[in-house]
Amino acid sequence: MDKFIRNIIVITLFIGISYQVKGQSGDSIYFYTKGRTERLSWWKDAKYGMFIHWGLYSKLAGEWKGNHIKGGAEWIMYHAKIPLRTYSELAKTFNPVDFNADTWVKIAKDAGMKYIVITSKHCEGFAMFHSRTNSYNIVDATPFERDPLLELRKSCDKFGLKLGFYYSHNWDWSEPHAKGLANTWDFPETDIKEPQKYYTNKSFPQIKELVTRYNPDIMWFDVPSDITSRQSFEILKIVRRNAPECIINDRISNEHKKKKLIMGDYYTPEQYIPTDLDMNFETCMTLNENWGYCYYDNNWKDAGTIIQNLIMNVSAGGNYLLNVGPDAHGNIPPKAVQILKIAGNWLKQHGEGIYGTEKSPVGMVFYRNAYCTAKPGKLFIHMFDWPHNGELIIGDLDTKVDKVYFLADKKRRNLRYEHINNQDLLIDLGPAKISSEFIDPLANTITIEHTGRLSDKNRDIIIDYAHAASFHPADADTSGNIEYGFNRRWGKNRGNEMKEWNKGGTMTWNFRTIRDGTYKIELVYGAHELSHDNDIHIVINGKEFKHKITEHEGWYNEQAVIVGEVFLIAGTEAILQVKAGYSIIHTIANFKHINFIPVRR
Ligand code: FHN
Repeated sequence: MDKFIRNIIVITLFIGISYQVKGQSGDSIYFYTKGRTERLSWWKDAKYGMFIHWGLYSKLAGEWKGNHIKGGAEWIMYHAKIPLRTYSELAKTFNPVDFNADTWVKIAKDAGMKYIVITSKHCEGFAMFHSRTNSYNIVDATPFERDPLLELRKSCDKFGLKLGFYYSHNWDWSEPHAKGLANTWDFPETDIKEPQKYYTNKSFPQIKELVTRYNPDIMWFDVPSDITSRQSFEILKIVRRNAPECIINDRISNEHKKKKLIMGDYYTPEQYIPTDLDMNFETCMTLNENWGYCYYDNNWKDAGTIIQNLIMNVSAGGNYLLNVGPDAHGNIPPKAVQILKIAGNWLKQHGEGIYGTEKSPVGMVFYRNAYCTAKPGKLFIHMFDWPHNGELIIGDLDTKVDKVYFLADKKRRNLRYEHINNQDLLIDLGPAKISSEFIDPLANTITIEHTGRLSDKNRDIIIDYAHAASFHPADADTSGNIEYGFNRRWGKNRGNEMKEWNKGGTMTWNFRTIRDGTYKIELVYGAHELSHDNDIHIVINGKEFKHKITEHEGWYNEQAVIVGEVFLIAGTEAILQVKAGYSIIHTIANFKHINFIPVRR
């Protein structure tokens, strides 16, 4: 345990702040602030929140001097290196007269969102609340003269939503002593930087204002890059002492990078959905490509994508914080409102399978377009498409099934189901009449009522001739020269990516076949010039298929090639391996996944 943590424990015990310091099973001692489980209770049930990025940047809307500024509309001051004396002039004409807190809260409520997190101060340094610490704020520096955060607090209380504040505690482009990705065009790096002055004179007192005057339910800190553990701990004490019920995210400190929850109550993946996190998490995402309002960004996610992202997050045990960027008049973009409303209508029908549920107890529902959530005695299987022969199969269901029906069917008419063996369930979805009444284009949910507890055995991947199944690196055991990671680049190329794969680097999946079937084996990968002539080996129960890379449409331009067929016998435990042939290049291909496509029984 490092010296700082040891000292903190001593200080903490001395100050008498009642921290329970619980040892995790075998892990080093973490800080668990007293009451974390109780504090997170409403948040664990809520599942879905609205993120709002609103500031002076909303007035520029992604454009500066006639140029579209890339890299995030809320970053425009930084990317366009706008001098503070020029940028701060925006405040004089920032007057969002259309802003109505009730309207925003009703949009969130109608979308099925249970909480809102809004930027109280983003990296630009401008406070969107009436700060007595610093006059660079919406009440003192603009003709608007109203406090939107106070109005949102009252509206959230009125309509029963929780309210949290985003605060950039470490970066501040209006401050000479703030570090991190700093404003070096007004305050050159050669200047003496004393970060503690920024914390003492702005960050700490503003955080105290927020937690003592607005009663936030969440403090959502961001970009902790240069903050020290001691400074993070100071902020932790400010929040804990003044608002012990207030939830804090992991970006209060640099624990975010280590995926360890020490001072923060939950982990915050950004723009991607984790599949293997065993901790409280909330995935935050933009609805288009920008957090802040950007008038020319029309790359909106559709309602189906929103619902599928929500389902995947909840099935993995997390929450989904979806962002809107209101404009300088105080309006949430109409397109965003429309998308959220469609997704909200789906939740009105299917919310029982989302709110208050637990992560999937049956692992990944064996093919990748169905995800499971659970409540005591109930499993909810959310299907993104419709099984081609109308059969839904759930593997490893070692419990007594009492009833199966469409969640959207208020009459709860039973669907026909049978146990294929003592652990796998086959549900006949159609073409029964009731099925046609409930086919929803966004997603369809089957409820399985069961008695008894599902064993928490380590679930294999299972396949059946009823469905195509895909094998993903995230679910594989890897060995040799292989590293699979997440590509953090912005834009369409974000996503899972091979970082190294050569000289026999191997992915291995164990899986089980429920019923006999023949499958086409489809390899999906990206390749570039250097991939040419390299071999990928696929081995299924010892039978090898070799694929030579001849086409290379680009690292991110996935191609799908059928490399062969295989017959698999029911009930057999099988092994699939995908290996890189010998190659001198670092990564022979950007492997995405391998599909088993049923050919016939
Ligand atoms: O740089 C910020 C960005 O503007 C936005 O606020 C996101 C939201 O999570 N956080 C940072 C990027 O990780």
